[in-house]
Amino acid sequence: MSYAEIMGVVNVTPDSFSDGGEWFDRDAAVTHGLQLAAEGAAILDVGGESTRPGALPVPDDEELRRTEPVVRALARAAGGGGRVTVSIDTTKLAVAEAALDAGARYVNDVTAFRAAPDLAGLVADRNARCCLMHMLGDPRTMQADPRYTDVVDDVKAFLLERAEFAVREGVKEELIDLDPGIGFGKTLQHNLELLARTDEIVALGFRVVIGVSRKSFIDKLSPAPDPHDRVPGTIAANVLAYERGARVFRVHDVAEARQALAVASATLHRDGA
Ligand code: HH2
Repeated sequence: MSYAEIMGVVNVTPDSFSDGGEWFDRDAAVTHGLQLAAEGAAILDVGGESTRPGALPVPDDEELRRTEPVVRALARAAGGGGRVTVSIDTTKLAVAEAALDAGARYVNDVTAFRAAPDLAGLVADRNARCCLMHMLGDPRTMQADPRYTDVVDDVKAFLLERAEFAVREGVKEELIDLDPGIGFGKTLQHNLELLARTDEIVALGFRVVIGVSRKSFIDKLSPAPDPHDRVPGTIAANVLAYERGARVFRVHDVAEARQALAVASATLHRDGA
């Protein structure tokens, strides 16, 4: 398959929007992460704080307690030989530092180093890869009437500014991924515009991450109140984003996404078996 990486979601939270509580138990989270790796995830994204609209912040020590042992176990079991990269989905310096100490090699920050600017220097020191995501406001307020001049141009300008900041702090350009932040301070039309024009974000010259998995915009287009029923919509959006040049796909349902992207890639690049 031509280059497409699947980032499997490992939420160690009681309140994530689509799988809150399912993997809150430490052993269950590790088993789930290993299952996602077996299904073809190249990156396992471990998170201890929900970012769903209206989510309440989690204190540093509690987020660290949730994530660090899971990162350590996954890095040991799946990370050997560079097969799988373990990622920490956090906005906090202390949580990221503990995760990097425990074997994580990727920091996924939905605030793009705005919540903790020192995170950039830490990522640089550890030579880790990172994802810088666009979000308007914060999870408590982001869905309250979001407005843009042109959503794609505004998101591009933001991501470029954050990438330049990261480079100034010492992060190597090739270790920076950018993400338009589907659902983070966006209406349905904003999300669709960003997906339809993903190629314009790709043109910035960085790897582009897309996170559409089970999100509520799918329910708005074709009713599926239970997030588990949004896998077909997730796949449709991922395939279209892949065709427009996105290369990293953050999903809960790894096997399904992998199959869809293998077919999309083989068709577009004639590189099937
Ligand atoms: N979406 C979520 C969380 N982290 N990170 C990136 N880079 N891109 C995304 O689109 C993204 C993300 C939200 O999904 P989930 O982790 O399933 O839910 P919750 O935040 O409620 O835990």
